[in-house]
Amino acid sequence: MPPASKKPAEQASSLGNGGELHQTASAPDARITTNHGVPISDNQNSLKAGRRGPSLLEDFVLREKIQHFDHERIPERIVHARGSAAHGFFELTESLADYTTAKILTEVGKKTEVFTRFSTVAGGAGSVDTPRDVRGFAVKMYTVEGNWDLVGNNIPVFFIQDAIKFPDLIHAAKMEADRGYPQAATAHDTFWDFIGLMPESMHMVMWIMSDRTIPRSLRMMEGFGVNTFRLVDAAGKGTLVKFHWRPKLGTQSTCWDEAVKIAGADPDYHRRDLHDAIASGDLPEWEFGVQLFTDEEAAALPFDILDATKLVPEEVKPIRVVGRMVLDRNPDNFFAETEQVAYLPTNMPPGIDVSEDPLLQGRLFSYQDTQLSRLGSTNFHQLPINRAKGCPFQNFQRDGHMQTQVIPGRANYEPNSLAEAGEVAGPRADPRGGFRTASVPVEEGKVRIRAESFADHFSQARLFYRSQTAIEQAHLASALVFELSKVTLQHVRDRMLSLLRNVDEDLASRVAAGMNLDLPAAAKPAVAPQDLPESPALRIVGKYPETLKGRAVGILVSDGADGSLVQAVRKAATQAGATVKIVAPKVGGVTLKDGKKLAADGQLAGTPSVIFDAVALVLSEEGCAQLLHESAAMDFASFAFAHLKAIGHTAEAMKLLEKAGVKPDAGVIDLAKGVDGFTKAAATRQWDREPKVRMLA
Ligand code: HDD
Repeated sequence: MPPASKKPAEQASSLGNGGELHQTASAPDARITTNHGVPISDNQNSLKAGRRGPSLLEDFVLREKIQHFDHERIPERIVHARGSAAHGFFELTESLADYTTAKILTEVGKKTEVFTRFSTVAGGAGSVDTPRDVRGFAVKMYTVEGNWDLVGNNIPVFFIQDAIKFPDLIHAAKMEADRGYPQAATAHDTFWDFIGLMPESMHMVMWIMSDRTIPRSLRMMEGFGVNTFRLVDAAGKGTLVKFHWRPKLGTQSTCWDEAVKIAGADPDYHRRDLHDAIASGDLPEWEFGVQLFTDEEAAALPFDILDATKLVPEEVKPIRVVGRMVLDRNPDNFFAETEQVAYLPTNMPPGIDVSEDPLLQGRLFSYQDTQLSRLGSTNFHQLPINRAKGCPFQNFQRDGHMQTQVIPGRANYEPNSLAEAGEVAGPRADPRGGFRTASVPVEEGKVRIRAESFADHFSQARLFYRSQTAIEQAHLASALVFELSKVTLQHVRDRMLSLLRNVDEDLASRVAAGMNLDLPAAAKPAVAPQDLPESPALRIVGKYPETLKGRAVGILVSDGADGSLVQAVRKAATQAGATVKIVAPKVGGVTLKDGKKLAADGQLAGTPSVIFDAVALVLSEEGCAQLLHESAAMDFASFAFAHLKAIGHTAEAMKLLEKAGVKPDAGVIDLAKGVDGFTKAAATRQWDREPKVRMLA
């Protein structure tokens, strides 16, 4: 059973406001009312002219209910429409007082409330969780000096260097304008047409074609501030900074074929995973780290730190871990919190500032602006989820749609001298503690150009590709083959191949061979690519901990199965940190060998192996014989094998495995030899098996 959400009363209310507006539906005498508090006597029947007559306009109960329903939807986010979020806290473990005055980065041990939303980028709000896509990683920290929104992604670089290209990028990536498809996919003409004409995107292309864009869980993703920011000290001196979130469970991904099948099996796979983990007390956690640079250090890098298509390898500038984030509470209401939360890169407490990165500069306008059409009012900051909670917010801005504050007094302008007459005079600017912009010299007059220091589009793409393990390189090349095979315009495919030759000749050849196409001549780069030192830190494979923590194990059982073996597998996997589910041909469960009933958590057809990290087949001979005629059972075994999962089995289950094409290897484990071998193998993917189950580019 999935863990239920805690009832509001059981959750520590971290909103601390708006509580008076909550409906008290759980009170025993709770009475349904109209929106204006008038008690309703009958919520089932409309008011009619006679027993069988038409409804009356007079029926304000009916009209109010339907009218409110008609207006329930608001425009979804133009990008990042599909998201899942949770409450939690940020805790500083090491002070950055040498660099910043921001209290959230200087008060060690203090916990600050956060609301974190993860998202896909291209799909609509009702799309699936597992397309190949960048994931948004947006954290709102309710600090005592105002909200700090770190609106990042799970990839440290971006497609474009200048915000003026963002509408083009998103138009090209989203469903095509005339036909309205594909949904939540970049594997189509217009995306690759744009990308091929935008060589600056080549580094990002390496990342999106890597396994980073098919994450196993939102709990297993890194987060990056992407743009360069500044920390500002008391003297107004700025230090360049890049922000990082690192998941405690390591960065882990699915296989592409698995991600595609999960989309059908459980479109809400990531949302459910996040919700269930938090509800069951298995709290997701990330380390918070910074890379700090003086202006001189930044100037010595072989690229421009203001260029969002570049990263600074950890090997060049190590990440200093200074804090952590734990997500510990699911939202009470999806719309009020996850949908209405508005992240603004302009939300920064004093001591944190922006850089001149031209992508970030455009973002500083866009987010505030987009909320006006999405949330419909300049007062969206008053919604409980958006309100500054760590401190008051007060100024002389007044009125507007949906104003909820009742501010007494005449002081709606400043300066004023009303205090001299004993009246409330309102707040005043704080020159010492208020937000201050780092002093940065401006070099020249107005120009509409791209700096020469942004011209190298290939060196870091090459760095990324060459830093991957052989398995990851094969996945990346195969992803390119998949995407470009969905492109229908030959010149678009050719242009991509010609660009890939500048990244890496081997990669370009593999992709061309994967499509059975000839390699065109290499594109002429604006700046010749350099061979930068590899960065093993950019890998996933071999980096994440081999553990069952945070993973899911499915045990397929049949009538007549050995109950003690089921219990042994369940106990061992649970003790090792996994969530275990019993899957049976029928939802009512099975009758075990000893005559006892075993309840199922899921029915086989609706609980396929794609939603687990490892599976065990504890079948009796008879049970196995029956399942030989069940395609869902065949898929359960063959997909687990194809998706490189550990498979534990009884001797009686062998016939099913054989029929499903499972070839025994180190990850296929006879449970009669003890369950430890299974739990050990289940702690990782069976990468060695991959060349035997699919042709990679
Ligand atoms: Fe953006 C939403 C992350 C570039 C304009 N963006 C949005 C969200 C995330 C990001 C995580 C969803 C926030 C949420 O959960 O509500 N965006 C990024 C990153 C970028 C980036 C990491 C590159 C460094 N974005 C970017 C540019 C522009 C925008 C260059 C426009 C010039 N982004 C928006 C937006 C959105 C948004 C249109 C849509 C919904 C919203 O803001 O609140 O304003």
